[in-house]
Amino acid sequence: MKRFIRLLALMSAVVVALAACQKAAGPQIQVEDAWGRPSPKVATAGAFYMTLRNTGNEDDALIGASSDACGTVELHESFKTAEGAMGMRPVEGGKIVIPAGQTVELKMGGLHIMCIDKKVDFTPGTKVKLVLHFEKSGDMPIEVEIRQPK
Ligand SMILES: [Cu+2]
Repeated sequence: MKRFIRLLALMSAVVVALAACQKAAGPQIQVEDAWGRPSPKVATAGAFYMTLRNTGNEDDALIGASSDACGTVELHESFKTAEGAMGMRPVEGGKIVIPAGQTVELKMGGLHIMCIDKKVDFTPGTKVKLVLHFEKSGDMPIEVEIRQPK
């Protein structure tokens, strides 16, 4: 009987462990190295870059962002025209997908977060508060440091 009870306790421990696993399922987003390029106040727009890591087991997507430092925030991608000039446009579908277990880099010449109608001077050392909106993970407030490109 004693042995049976021990077995029962062991089994319930397994059930609890499984439940904990299920709770941890879904996307797990980590934001690393968020920074912005310096630009004077007279420049109407600025750009933010960062690394988005999804350590979870479900895809997620960045669907937008907001900041008091910007009139509007848009998700952009840079591209090269047929003539070889650089341009940028809002991302296709309005979102940046971060597949499960993968990392998406927002960097110069690629994906970036555009701060349109800038309200502050982007001088090195300035910290800008930004709220990232994710499709599944919801809102994530972060701080972006304005600094020179590495
Ligand atoms: Cu842009």
